[in-house]
Amino acid sequence: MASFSQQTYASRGERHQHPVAKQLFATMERKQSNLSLAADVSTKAELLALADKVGPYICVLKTHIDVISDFDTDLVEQLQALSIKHDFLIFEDRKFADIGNTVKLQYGGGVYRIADWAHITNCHVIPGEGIIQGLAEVGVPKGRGLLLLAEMSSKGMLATGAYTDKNIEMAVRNDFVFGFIGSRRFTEERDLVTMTPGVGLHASGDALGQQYRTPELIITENGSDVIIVGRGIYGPGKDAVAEAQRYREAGWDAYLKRLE
Ligand code: 6AU
Repeated sequence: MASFSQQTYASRGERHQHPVAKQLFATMERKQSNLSLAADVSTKAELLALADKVGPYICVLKTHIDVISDFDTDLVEQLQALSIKHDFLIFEDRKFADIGNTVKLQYGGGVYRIADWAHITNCHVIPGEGIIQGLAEVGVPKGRGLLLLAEMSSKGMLATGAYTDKNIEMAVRNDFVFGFIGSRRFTEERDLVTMTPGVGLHASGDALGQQYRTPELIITENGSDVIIVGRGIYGPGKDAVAEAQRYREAGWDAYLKRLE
C-alpha cells in the first residue's frame, strides 16, 4: 500500500473510520482546498466578515474564540451558519493542557461551550494521556475530533524528539485523535492528518518567534495535509480574498505535485 501522502484525499476519506477526518477529506476534495484560515481577529464583526469572505476557499476555519472581545452565543450560531453556507469545518485552537477532569469542564462548559460548535480542537499531551481521555468523554458523543500538538512552528519550541514520539504513540492508540499539529507526516501506522501552521509565501517570520515555510515544502516535501495561514491572508494591507485564492492554489498545486 502506498504511503498515505501518496493517496488522494478522496480515497483516504472514503476509507477513514473517524467521522471528522472523513468529513474533512470530503470537504477538501469537494472544494479542492487544503487551506485552513487562522482567523485571529479580535471582534465578532471582523471574524464573521472574514469568515464569510474567505469561506469559499477554505476547508477549515480556525478560531481563537477567547480573543474575541464581544463574544456572545449569537457569534457561534452565525459561525455555524457560515460553516454550512460555505462548506467548511470549525477548529477551535484551544490548546488544552490540563488534567483530564479539568479539560472536560473547559471543553464542554464555561462561557464558550467549545464542544457544542467546534468540529476540531487540539491539546498538548504534557499532562499525560488522561487529557485525551477527558476530552474524548465530551467530544466522542458529539462526533468531534482532536489534534495533538506534536510540534510547534515557533523558534526554540520544545516539542521535539522523544516528546514528539510520545505524541505519535498516543495518537495511534486513541481513536478520538485524528491527527496532529506539526510540520510533516508522522506515521504510517494509522492515517493521521497533519495540519501545519507557520505557512507563508512571502514573510519568513514575525518579531515574536513565528517562523514561516512555503506550502510546497510543507505539503509536497514534508507530506503534511493542511496548511494553516493567518496573517499571510488577512494581514495589514492585504486583500484577503485574493490572498486566500493564492494560498488555496499554492496548497492544492503542492498536493497534486506530491501525487505525481
Ligand atoms: O499565520 P499566522 O502566523 O498569522 O497564524 C498562525 C496560527 C495562529 C497560531 O495560534 C497557530 O497558527 N499555531 C498553532 C496551532 C494552529 O495550533 C501551533 C503552532 O505551533 N504555531 C501556530 O502558529 O493562530
